[in-house]
Amino acid sequence: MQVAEWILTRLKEWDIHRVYGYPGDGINAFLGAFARVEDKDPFFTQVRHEEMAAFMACAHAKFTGEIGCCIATSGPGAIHLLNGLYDAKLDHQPVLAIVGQQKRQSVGAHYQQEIDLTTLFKDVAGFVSTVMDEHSARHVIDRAIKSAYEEQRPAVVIVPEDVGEMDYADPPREHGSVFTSVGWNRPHAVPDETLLRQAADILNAGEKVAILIGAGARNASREVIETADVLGAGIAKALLGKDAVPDTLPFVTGGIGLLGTEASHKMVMNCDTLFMIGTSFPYAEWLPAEGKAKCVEIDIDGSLIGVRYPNDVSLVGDAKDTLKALLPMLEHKSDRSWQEHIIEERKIWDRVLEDRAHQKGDPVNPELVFWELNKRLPDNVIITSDSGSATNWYARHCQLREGMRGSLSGTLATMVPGVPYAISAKFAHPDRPVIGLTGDGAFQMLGMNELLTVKRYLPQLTAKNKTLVFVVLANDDLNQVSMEQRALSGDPKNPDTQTIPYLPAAEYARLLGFEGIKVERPEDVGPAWDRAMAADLPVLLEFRTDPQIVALPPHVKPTMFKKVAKGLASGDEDATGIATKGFKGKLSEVTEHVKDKLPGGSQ
Ligand SMILES: Cc1ncc(C[n+]2csc(CCOP(=O)(O)OP(=O)(O)O)c2C)c(N)n1
Ligand SMILES: [Mg+2]
Repeated sequence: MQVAEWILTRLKEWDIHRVYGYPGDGINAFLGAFARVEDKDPFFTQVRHEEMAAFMACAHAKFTGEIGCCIATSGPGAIHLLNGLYDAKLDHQPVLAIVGQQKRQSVGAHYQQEIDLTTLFKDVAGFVSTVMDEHSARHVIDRAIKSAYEEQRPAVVIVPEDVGEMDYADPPREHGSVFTSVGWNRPHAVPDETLLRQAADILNAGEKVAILIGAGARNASREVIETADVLGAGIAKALLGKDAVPDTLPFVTGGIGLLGTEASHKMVMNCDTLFMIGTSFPYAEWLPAEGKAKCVEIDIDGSLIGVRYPNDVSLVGDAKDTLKALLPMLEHKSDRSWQEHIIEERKIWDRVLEDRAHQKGDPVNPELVFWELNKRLPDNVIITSDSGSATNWYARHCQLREGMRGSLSGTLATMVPGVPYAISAKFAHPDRPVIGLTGDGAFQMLGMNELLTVKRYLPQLTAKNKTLVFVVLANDDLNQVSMEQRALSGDPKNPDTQTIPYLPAAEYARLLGFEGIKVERPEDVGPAWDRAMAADLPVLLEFRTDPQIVALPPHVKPTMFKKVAKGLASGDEDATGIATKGFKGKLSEVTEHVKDKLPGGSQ
């Protein structure tokens, strides 16, 4: 058996059954081996671009908790993987990338497609190593996978072309050989009792406790909810922690920061005690001013604890284990007024969302698209979002119920993963409905190509559940950046950089044999979603959305306001529209707050 085939059988022993990739002669030995392995397991899943293979491997890890795997040829193929691998690195996902290399005899010869792969991958991956000969495949593969799991980061295995084709042999029983095995498991991790006691004292003394969670809290959903109940707290969620606790709970205030909710903002800014669990939410300006709140934080990674808000107690540990140990030390707060206030703010926010979704758009208000989606989210859905204006609407309008999953490129915030994440989610969970949300820019960048992958694997993808829906927000604009230009730089939108060509996305989907629905009128938004959810083929919903309806932050700082005003006043083509629509959007916050206080006010 050749080394390449042996490696594939080893992957199977590690429970890796799918490898996303793209061929090239640098991995010839693997291409042959994929045909020979028993039951085609692991299965080579052909994508359209190596970057997509890496995104899909990352998404596999996100949606299963298992390592994701991708393969690419030497040189250009390896380089293409990088963005997806960085996405995995920054969101702490275990991914194994196997890459080809020139024959050993030519490495260093400035040979065609020869790249210094070790140096190339050294920043993105923890473990990077080359399989030197037929004896070293075993330990390189085993250590790569163990390292990826342990460090929650990509690991890269480089296989020179000639080594992949050698006959595999276990290491000889001699000095200098090692004999590795399959297997890794996560240990329990709990801080010591003295620290837990200090943390409990702070949390018990707090009168207004705000909990902020991230992806690190996902395995501790029940414990986080119990903690909030005991402490009479509310729960705000950083984006990657969106699916860690359901939005159906009244004291869950939703997202935080620019794309967060007013309810979260008020809770976090007015709390006297902040309890952060498994989050590295980056924007310190959306956290209380230093010294304003006491702070307890749990994070499994000691290098990332206390790096956003100065902590009083740092609990390095697993969120579930640590909360389980902490909960018996927490005292049930008898005064529930703080939590009741949070619940009220959340109710008001839900009404603001509804108001904003029903403002007139030209032609379609993007918030309406997401508001109508939210009403129809099927049980167990997996939602993926791209980076762009869709991120805001996904963050705010998609209120996830128990069992639902959602993810995106949280930390790298790269464009493109919306589509490949959705495909990967469907491969990993073919029994679940999947919805991928993306902008027209990201769809044109690479997303649209990957629909060919859907076409190719359609029977596998939709055998157990038919629902696979892609949404394109067709606003002819790189809208998120157009807004950032205004808000952060005080510049008007520059059409030369921001306006993008129109792509008839629904028509394109129909060309591939899918259902493509173009929606240009607000009254068609809900029915289009109904059709998509009932369809028995993949659906692409192309919404012609209004680029002038922008995501208003829960709190507009005076500096930001000044910059936007300056940008709009400098000849911005969307000035009047943005100003009126933005004003109306902000106004709904005010009106929803006073409604209850007026005679006959709504609830
Ligand atoms: C690879 C990459 N390039 C550029 C950016 C900067 N960027 C962030 S959002 C965005 C606009 C996305 O446009 P589109 O996909 O059309 O979504 P929209 O905001 O218009 O809804 C850009 C250019 C990025 N995040 N990633
Ligand atoms: Mg766009």
